[in-house]
Amino acid sequence: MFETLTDRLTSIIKSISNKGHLTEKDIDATLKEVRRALLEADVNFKVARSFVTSIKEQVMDEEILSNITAGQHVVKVTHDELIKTLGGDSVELTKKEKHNTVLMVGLNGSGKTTTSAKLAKHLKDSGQAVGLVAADVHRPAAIQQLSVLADQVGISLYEAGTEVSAAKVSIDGYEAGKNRNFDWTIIDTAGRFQVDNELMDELEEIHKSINPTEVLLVVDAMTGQESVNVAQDFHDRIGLTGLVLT
Ligand SMILES: Nc1nc2c(ncn2[C@@H]2O[C@H](COP(=O)(O)OP(=O)(O)OP(=O)(O)O)[C@@H](O)[C@H]2O)c(=O)[nH]1
Ligand SMILES: [Mg+2]
Repeated sequence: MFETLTDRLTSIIKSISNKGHLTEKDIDATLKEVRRALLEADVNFKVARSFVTSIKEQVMDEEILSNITAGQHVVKVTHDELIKTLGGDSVELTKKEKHNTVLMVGLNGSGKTTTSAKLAKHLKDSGQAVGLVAADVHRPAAIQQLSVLADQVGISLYEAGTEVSAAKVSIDGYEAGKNRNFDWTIIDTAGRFQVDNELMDELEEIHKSINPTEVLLVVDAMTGQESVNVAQDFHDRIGLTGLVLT
């Protein structure tokens, strides 16, 4: 999705980059194209609107437009605005002094298990002690999947099969991690729809029993606008601290 948007924006911007002496009409035509590219990439219409409005405000200056490098100026403003919109700063995970937990939640197949292993590797590579917990007790294959991934990245896995509750595996896994002095315990949970009350209750129970440092919602980036509703519903039930787009 990002590649398509990048290609579209690049070609729109290219057509203006070498121009000087721009008119308001040129700017409007270009920004209309930019807005369309954003909307077609499923960017929220409010975000698309404020994006182009902000660019226009910054370039609609007679001195700028009459300059022979006007096109390049528009390119720079668009570039800066993109960075601002997408978030220029990287944010680290919140970390308590000891025994942190990350609860991975989300819809079915959004990438929770894969991201759990990736995150574990990332934290391990930065010199921290990490453990994984298999709290998807609804599918035996889910535990097996996490076990294979944990082996691949050299992380120890706590699992207790599928006969125990997800909350019990989570708390036992957390305690096991604490005993081994892990900085991080990452808990992989089962996929669930936010309208599935039984599974959402289970998630609340897990949340209550471990009071996680971070609760990350894993979302398939192709979900588009609907991910906002998903995030809102999960947030209302358990309180999210972050979002991972896969
Ligand atoms: N292209 C791509 N595929 C991914 C990414 N993350 C996960 N996948 C794939 O998406 C599929 C589902 O990933 P899982 O990690 O099993 O997703 P999950 O949320 O744990 O799924 P459930 O436990 O069944 O709810 C797998 O085939 C992964 O290889 C990603 O960032 N990019
Ligand atoms: Mg999974």
